[in-house]
Amino acid sequence: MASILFYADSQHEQEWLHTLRNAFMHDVVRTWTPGDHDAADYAIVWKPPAEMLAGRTSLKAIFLLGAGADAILQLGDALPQGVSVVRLDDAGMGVQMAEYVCHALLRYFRRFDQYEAQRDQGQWQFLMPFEKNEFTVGVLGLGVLGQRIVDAVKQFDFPVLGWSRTPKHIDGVTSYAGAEGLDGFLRATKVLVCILPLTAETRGLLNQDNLQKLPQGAYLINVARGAHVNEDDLLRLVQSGHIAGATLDVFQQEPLPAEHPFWQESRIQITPHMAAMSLFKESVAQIAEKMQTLEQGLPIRGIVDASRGY
Ligand code: OXD
Repeated sequence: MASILFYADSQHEQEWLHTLRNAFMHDVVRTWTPGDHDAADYAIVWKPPAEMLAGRTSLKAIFLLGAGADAILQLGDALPQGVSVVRLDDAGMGVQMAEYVCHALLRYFRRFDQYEAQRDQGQWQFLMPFEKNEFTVGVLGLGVLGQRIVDAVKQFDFPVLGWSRTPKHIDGVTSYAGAEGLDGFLRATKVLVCILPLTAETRGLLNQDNLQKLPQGAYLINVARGAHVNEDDLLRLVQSGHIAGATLDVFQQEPLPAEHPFWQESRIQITPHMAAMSLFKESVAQIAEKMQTLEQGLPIRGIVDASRGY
């Protein structure tokens, strides 16, 4: 019988707890509360406070209820030394990301944004379709979720480019890698999809300098973290017309404050960090399977490398 410590800074805390208790019926799952220093075998968390994990070096692993490790890595030295942090690997998020990106991409490519505006004006007006072979889709970040997006976009015959920290070979994708590959990637990308992990290297990457390397009329879809984008720079480039528009699911501050200028800019589509949610059953089943694998002394996927930042 394992003892599992749970904490989720999430509006779905109760659903997570319920799903965990169903999946780990033969174990003890307890919600961490301040002052609880009792031993546990595993922790399952989302955005835990430093106090929960500090000094817990006897944990066998810390499982995240999401794909991004940026929040937990911010705990720095408060993370127990030598304890693996394990992120979710897809677990149903990949297909949601692909749906979101394809929706935003097709909305722009098929000019639905303009047809919606025309409809509001009572206007019946045919618009010439864009050329698909000029509509290069550049996916920034080729991890599990990035590759799922690439697969989906390829189905619509868009030319696809990919950028990753280290070189990757993906069939049908023109690949760029590393700092030296970024320039060429951006200059050749018409629709930029950001699905990068947030690290010291990627924070603020989409600033004026880099965004203006995109060709005139480019479009941005950000499903990663708000901190990848310099929001003032993006707004300026949209208002100048260099960037035609953006679909953003993530922001520097969430919820996006009511006075944020993005709300007033109709070329910027806003969604409330919903591109892909961690699915309760799929995520918990994946964690249970990985726990079992660890108990057998076998390797698992998704271990976070703190030195890399994801
Ligand atoms: C995640 C998220 O990282 O939901 O999984 O943002």
